Amino acid sequence: MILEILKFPDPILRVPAPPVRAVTGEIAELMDNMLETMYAAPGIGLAAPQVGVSRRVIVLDLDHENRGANVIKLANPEVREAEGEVVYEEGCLSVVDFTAEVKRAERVLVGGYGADGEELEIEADGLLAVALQHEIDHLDGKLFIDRISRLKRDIYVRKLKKAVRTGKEPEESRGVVI
Ligand code: K2U
Ligand code: ZN
Repeated sequence: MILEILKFPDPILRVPAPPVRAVTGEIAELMDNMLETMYAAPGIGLAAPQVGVSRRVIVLDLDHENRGANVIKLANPEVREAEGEVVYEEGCLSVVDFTAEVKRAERVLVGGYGADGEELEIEADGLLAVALQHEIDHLDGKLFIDRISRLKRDIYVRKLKKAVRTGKEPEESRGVVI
């Protein structure tokens, strides 16, 4: 089922999500709905708070050519090791019409639980490392715009406010105090 992706400045995006106690069938179904929603966006990652579910669950699939071949479903993901530094031009399905260069760790070791409750450990670098850190940030209520200069963020917020005033923004962001 395709779910609605919440957009900045929706306050739900800022709520740190509680851990999953057990990977139940309901969580497994959420993961599948998140993947379907992600493919439709399209995106290469999605975190549960982005679809209004405050739970520590993320899904990723970087390989859209053969969709489903390299799917990552993770409950309670945590970065266990991080090293190096990389800058990547990031966007976000919840932050419309804005991209910015974000500095993150070049390589990460991420632990968590899969859709069957099995323990997983993923070593990643490149785009997957960036995407994992981007999604795990969502679970802590953090957006990539929190990792750029205040000046750049203010420019985006002003642009968004202007768009809301002139009624160019979609309905959901009108009338929301930023
Ligand atoms: O979490 C999200 O909003 C989906 C993000 C994930 C992401 C952002 C930046 C860098 C890597 C992953 C994206 O909107 S997915 C769209 C996308 C596609 C290809 C490359 C980068 C981002
Ligand atoms: Zn995002």
